[in-house]
Amino acid sequence: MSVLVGRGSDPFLAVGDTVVRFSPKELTSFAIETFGSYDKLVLFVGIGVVLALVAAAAGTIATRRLGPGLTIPVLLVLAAGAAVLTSPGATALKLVPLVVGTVVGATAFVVLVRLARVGKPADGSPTEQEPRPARASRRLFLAAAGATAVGAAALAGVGRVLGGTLRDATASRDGLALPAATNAVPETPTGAQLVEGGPFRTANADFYRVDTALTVPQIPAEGWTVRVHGLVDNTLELDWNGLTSRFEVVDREITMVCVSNPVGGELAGNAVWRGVRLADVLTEAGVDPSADMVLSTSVDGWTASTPLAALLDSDDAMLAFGMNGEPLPFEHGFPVRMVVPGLYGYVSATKWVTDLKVTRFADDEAYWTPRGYAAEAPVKTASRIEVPESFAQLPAGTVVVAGTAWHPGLGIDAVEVRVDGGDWQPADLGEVGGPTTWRQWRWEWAAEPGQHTVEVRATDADGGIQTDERAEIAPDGSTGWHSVVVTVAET
Ligand SMILES: Nc1nc2c(c(=O)[nH]1)N[C@H]1C(S)=C(S)[C@@H](COP(=O)(O)O)O[C@H]1N2
Ligand SMILES: [Mo]
Repeated sequence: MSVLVGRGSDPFLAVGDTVVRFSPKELTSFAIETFGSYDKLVLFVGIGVVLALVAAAAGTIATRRLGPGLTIPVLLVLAAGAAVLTSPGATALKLVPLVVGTVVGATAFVVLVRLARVGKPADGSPTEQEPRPARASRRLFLAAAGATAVGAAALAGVGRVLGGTLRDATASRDGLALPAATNAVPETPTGAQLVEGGPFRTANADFYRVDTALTVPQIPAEGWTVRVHGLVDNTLELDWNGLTSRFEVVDREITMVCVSNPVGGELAGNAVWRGVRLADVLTEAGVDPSADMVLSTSVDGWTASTPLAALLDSDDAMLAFGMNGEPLPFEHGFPVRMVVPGLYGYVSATKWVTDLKVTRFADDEAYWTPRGYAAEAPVKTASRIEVPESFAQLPAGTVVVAGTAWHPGLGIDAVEVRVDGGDWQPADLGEVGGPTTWRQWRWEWAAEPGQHTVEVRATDADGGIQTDERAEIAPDGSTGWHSVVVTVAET
């Protein structure tokens, strides 16, 4: 049903969206950290379980008294309707799937309740029923209930498949020829790779994913446009051809980091992005000197606030359409997203971007700002130990301690390791092509028997040493040294 009416009309998704939109930030960050990429699955299963329990309760009450039994479903439908109508881009038409679903569901509900009542005493009257018809009607009820469940599941399945086909941008992505870049980022130098198993460049399939989108937007490149407006001399409306032919296409290797990354965490990835410089696009539009921010909006209404200076003064900040030599994967923003080195993703990396408003921090606010996160958020210096893992049992002798460090604005100049609070020891650093990527490090430890704590800290290219002070993720990113505890065996 939602297939015909379009995005934002699926009541199930609208409820999910609303749960996400109105969840306290502690809950959404908890879900992202705890369930990672499965946070949405957990949300949907949660909604499904609640619905099933409520339906069972309503059915039980309704077999005795239809009126009170119907109150709960009616309240649920009203809540779902409110969720649909408060979703971004809501129109009355988007209520159609919910209304049709309600009529079909209500009919099935009433029929089932009638069937369940056969063989049950009417209110107050003593039972006169024979046991035989009661058993027959129970069988009939179970059959009808089963048929309803199967029918509902089949309808939902057909809807999903149809929706997938009608809204699918796979053909567009498969047929897309990435424009060539004017520069080439060299293959990963062997000297960049110091951690066994931890790739310097992250494969697209392994790249972390964080967003509030419950269904991945499907926008064919041919139907995509981005509007550049606000405090500019000329409003620009760029389509795929305009974007890729009017501006120089460049490749940049950039490490992206999520503000929700805990100390030692894995919500960071490094890729070669292909796109056009945001500085070129904004210069073409002509930016008013009173502006200090770009509010970028995705097709599903999510927004990010990026300091204008971080875009205008950057040779790397881009509107990207390529990721490691391929068109962007759908989950990573196809057809076009923003990528800005040195700023956390929530203030810079808008996927499925369709709107760039040049504005002021004083006048506009992004999605996460009223939810307890800072309006501006540069990536903080971080380093992590990837080998050995915490609680590893190791043989005595030479142990390789290695990992990754980043400050993808300035770059990393030094990494140091210490054991059991002893002196800091300099680690070897991997080669990097520039300051916009993370950097691997490696240190050989003459490990002696016993239990040990190994800690790491990094120094950025300005000489700033990573702080050991622990900070929570909200409002602008965690800090603190990563450590692992290992046991070295007696020889
Ligand atoms: N449209 C949209 N873009 C978004 C987000 C989002 O919720 N919606 N999340 C941002 C956040 S918090 C991060 S860390 C990066 C993650 O990008 P990735 O999923 O490609 O790794 O995307 C950013 N872009
Ligand atoms: Mo993020």
